[in-house]
Amino acid sequence: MTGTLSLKEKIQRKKAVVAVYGLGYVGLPLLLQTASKGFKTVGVDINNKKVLKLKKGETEVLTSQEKNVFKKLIEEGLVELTSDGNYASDKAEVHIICVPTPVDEVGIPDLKFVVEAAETISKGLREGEIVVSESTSYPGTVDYVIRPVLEKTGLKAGEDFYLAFSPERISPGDPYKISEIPKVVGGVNKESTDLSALFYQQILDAPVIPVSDAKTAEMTKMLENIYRVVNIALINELAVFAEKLGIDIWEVIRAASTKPFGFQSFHPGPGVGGHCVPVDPLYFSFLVRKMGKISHFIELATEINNKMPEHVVELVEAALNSVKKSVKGSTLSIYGLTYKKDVPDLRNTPSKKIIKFLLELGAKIKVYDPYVKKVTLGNETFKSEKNVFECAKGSDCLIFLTDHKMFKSINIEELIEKMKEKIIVDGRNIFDRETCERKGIHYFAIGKPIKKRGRV
Ligand code: SAJ
Repeated sequence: MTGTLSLKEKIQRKKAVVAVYGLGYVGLPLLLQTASKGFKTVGVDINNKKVLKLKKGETEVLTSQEKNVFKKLIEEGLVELTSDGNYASDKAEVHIICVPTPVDEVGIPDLKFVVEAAETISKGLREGEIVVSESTSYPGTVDYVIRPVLEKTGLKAGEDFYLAFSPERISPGDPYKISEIPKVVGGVNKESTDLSALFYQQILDAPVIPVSDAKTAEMTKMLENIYRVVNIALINELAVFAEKLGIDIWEVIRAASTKPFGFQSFHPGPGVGGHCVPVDPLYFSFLVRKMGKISHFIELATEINNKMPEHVVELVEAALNSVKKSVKGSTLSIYGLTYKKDVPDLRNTPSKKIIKFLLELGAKIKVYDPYVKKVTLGNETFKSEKNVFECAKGSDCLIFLTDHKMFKSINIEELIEKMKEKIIVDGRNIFDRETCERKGIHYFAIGKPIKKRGRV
């Protein structure tokens, strides 16, 4: 194969120009990592506003320290940012697709961004180059969606250019650096796997794990996130049962976690948000349905997780009823809008569903989230209150949906002084029942006994 050696050498000498298509939670950290290891990297995003902001170092995805490195790399010319994909595909030899793979409102995968990225790459694709997709999708996407688009150039994958899949494993808010996370990679043939693995070895400190082919790499990602969505659904279902059985599931999880093997703890919550865990498994269940089968675990887990927002509303109703009030006409204060603690991201956040349900029941809503200035539901926008106390003023019930670190250190006595009724509904085990009840607070929580309920 002509060009392999030169591209291989270029990668070894970090002389190969890299293009990253899609500058979100996945693409931006990858761009930063690639350039900080010495590769000239062109970052492409179709959203020109985002590109202009990035050129000024403005982004919520990077930490302030990472932003300083990012700005320096731009000044040194190692990072170039553009909304012109054709320019990037022409300039680069290693093309990494990091665009979103959403589903529509009925859970059908939407690969339009992946296809657009592949079409852009094909315009500048030359013999001996590498294309790797990191965009999560069902097994076969590389082989039957991306490959045909790229081969319209007349170049053959695995022979004239290299094609592989390598799942992204970014976990927003969790303390893992991209360079420390092992990387799985599988190509349409061994050469594609080896060359892509060589590239990742150059930019990462963690091990690179080659697998047999692209669909094995795609399936690896599916397993990782199906595993999460099913286990979160399991603990959500047990949490609801525990409430009725007068058992504190949080104590049960702590006790079960003492088992040094064969158990990984998951925790109940108001629902499963983010752009990955609730979405990626739907790609697999879609593929299974195309096979004329049903992936029962994924369908059931999705159903259970999607019911948790309604369960929170049931807890709020029970809490208000305990002081002979109803949701209608009550002022309810929502603490935490983002899908996950200490991450400024509202994508698929259960908080939005819960607010919608409470509005439909006639509640007046106040919101507070340290990471979010406002949240829009349909044609209504809720601005985040100035602070936790403002949000509690005149409230009948405080509802905690995201366990932001700062909520753990709230002075609860000061908070409840401002309230009309002293009720807390705790979706994330932020508070302790005994402490709350000693202060005269009616305390209801996901996964904790509903007081004064007889045996089931
Ligand atoms: N959640 C629970 N209970 C749990 C764990 C999570 O209710 O025990 C909820 C969270 O509050 C959140 C949602 O599930 O709303 C997803 O949380 P997450 O941390 O599992 O998901 P992401 O999207 O922030 O990050 C995940 C990665 N998370 C971890 O590995 C810990 C991983 O699944 C993927 O690498 C990444 O998404 C991805 O890109 O797929």
